[in-house]
Amino acid sequence: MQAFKFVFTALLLGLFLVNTANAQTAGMVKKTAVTVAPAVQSATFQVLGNCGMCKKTIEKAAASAGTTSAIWDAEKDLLTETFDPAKTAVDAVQKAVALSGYDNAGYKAPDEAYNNLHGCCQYDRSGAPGSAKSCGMENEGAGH
Ligand SMILES: [Cu+2]
Repeated sequence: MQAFKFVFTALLLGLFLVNTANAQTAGMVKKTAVTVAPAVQSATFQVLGNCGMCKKTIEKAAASAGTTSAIWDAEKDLLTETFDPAKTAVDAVQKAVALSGYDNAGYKAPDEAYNNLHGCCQYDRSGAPGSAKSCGMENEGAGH
């Protein structure tokens, strides 16, 4: 009985897989059955920073480098971006973010850019993530 059950399950599973495969190709034009790379890619990397003001600067820098969307998480010090690889690349975004004053996984910010940041935004450059601070003047989420 155990063996029969197994075979039966395997058969059901097989049917299910075949059906799924059919469902996936049914809507496609026959010639494009090859998997196409998605037009939009996403990436997450570390960007050090402190507060809501940093968030705006970082996200603006990322946008200026051509991202489709960019969201910086102050708690985790992580920037998540989506982008069209034909328009920009992770490297270009990291460079732009560094030039705006923020050390990140790809580049260290020039000292001059860092020194130009608001006093409150001059984050700990030791590299320790997760040191979110409040500057007492932020309203995160506003302006969206
Ligand atoms: Cu800040």
